[in-house]
Amino acid sequence: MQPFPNNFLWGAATAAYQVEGAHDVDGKGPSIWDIYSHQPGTTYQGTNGDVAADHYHRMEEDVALMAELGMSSYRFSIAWARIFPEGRGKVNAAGVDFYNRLIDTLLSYNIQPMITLYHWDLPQRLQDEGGWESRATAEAFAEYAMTCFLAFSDRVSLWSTFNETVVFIGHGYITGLHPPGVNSPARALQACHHVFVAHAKAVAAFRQMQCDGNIRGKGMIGFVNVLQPHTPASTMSEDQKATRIADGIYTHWLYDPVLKGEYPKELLEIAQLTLGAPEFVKGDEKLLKENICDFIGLNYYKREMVAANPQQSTFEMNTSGQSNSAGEFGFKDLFKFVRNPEGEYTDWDWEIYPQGLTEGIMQIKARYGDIPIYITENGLGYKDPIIDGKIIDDARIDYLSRHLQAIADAIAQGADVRGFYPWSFIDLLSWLNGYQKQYGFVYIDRHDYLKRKKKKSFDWYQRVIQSNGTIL
Ligand code: IFM
Repeated sequence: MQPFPNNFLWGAATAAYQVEGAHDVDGKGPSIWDIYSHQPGTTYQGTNGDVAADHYHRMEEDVALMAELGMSSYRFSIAWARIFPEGRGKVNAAGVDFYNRLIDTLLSYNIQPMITLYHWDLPQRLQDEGGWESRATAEAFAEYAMTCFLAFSDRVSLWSTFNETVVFIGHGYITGLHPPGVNSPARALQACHHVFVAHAKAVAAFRQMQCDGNIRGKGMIGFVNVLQPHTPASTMSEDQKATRIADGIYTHWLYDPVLKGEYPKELLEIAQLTLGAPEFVKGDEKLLKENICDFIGLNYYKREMVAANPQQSTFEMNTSGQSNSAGEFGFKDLFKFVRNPEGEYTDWDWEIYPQGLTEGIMQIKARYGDIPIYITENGLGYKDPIIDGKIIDDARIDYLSRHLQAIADAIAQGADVRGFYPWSFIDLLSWLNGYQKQYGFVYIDRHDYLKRKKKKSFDWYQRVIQSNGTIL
């Protein structure tokens, strides 16, 4: 049996703020990342996405490289502030035009676009009006989503609403390391709820437009989450329990609303009791219930080992200090992530554990049924060795090859995995880490006018695609 189906999509992924550059060109408005990264001390050596990979100006060259690589699909995100410089209201025609050209260029090479509507770059204007803590942002998102569906869905059939809620909400509202730099679990849960509301509204609009015939073709809409399986650090019952709590918070809280249309009941009760959040308005339950995803996108990089931790909360959901007695998810004895003494780790201390991808996919299938799955990100963040002018990224080849094998194992066990989008197509801005953390198949020489160079992994992935994954 061949490891991957014939129509399997061989892709790669990027995100607007990380590749496009041209941050203030052709009418684009500022996003929260444009503003935040310009504040001293927020990012590694003050790096920002003003230029990034300059993909906005070099799009044709980049897509030609994608075609040379043999990609059958490309996952990218739209910069909301390029379409609506102020978040809503007047559309910026030049922004729409850029994505029209990108989509048309991809299609001219038979590369199927997969669009993410939100990869963290909220228009600053909406942040000034309350950001995700304001319900009005969910309304604005629905308007933005509908505008994109109308403009592009005659040629685009794969859509996802959001990328990695756990990261932009977790860092935006709990650790405070991402914009808007807040430290409040209650505010995090409210903002997160509005993201789910925004998602459901966009899905409802997508389906309505399909019914009305405004969207041509079949079209599927989904959500992209971090897939982070948890393993107990020991066989002790405390660690097992801690692992169930971690699953509840990192997985069930973030997947259930978009795949089951409801929150995990027990956790929700505890959160509302201890933090007073999230608050719902009438109709929210129905909205979530009626608008679950067509597919789920999984971004897998690592698993976490979990141990009990009576003192400290990882997700900081118990900072109210109030006690509660609402069942086994009592936030008073939360958990901590611990290092696996036998583990293999990246330079950024992420455990390399390919088997976790198989395990995670199978956990998703067990909880949510036969939902179509795309692996929307997976890759090695690494400082690539340059030897005699060549980028010899053997470690990346090894990483991706083992993770592809893990996907093949999940498919053999019955999972409906339909595509693979390694992160990333090209080296790009790694948010707080600047440009030092490289992920791409294509290197960018930042000392030579952003010249593109193919890495060793480029040739390897090309062969993988040509063989439909039989050579890994
Ligand atoms: O760069 C990020 C991306 O934006 C979201 N997923 C993880 C990547 C690597 O850290």
